[in-house]
Amino acid sequence: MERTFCMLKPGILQRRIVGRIVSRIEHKGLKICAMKMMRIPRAQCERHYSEHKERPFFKSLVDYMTSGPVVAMVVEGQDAIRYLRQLCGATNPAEAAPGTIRGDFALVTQNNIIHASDGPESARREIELFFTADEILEYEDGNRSWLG
Ligand code: FUP
Repeated sequence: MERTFCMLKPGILQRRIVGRIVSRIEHKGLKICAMKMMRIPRAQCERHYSEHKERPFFKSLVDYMTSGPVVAMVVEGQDAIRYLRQLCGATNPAEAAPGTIRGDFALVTQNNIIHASDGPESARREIELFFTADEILEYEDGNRSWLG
């Protein structure tokens, strides 16, 4: 079992599409272990995207990411990191295949509406940055034997 960090970015609440996106994650068979709505404090957002701090888009990315509430999640499942990245599609929505979340709901790279960790190390780091241990719930998953 693998855990990954997922975040629905600003705009998803205003556009009333939270349910439709969460539903894709559920339909895939991934398990949601933690979920909260929040506004990301600027310093936390800068840490989250620290790998991009020298890039020209860093300031506008942080401005956007702190401009409205987000939905942060911990998602669990076999190969959860890879599957969630597949559900999201390419970073640039112009390259994201139709049927992916970014392919279906986003037009421009900066507002590509969903974040998903890109590997085990970033998943660990990002989960820790957004959730305390007691916010991540352990519960019996009666569907697991049907999902593999
Ligand atoms: P991803 O792992 O798909 O979220 O992509 P990156 O880590 O490369 O980028 C993180 C975020 O930076 C993207 F979601 C959007 C933003 N970004 C830009 O605004 N412009 C760029 O050229 C690249 C990324």
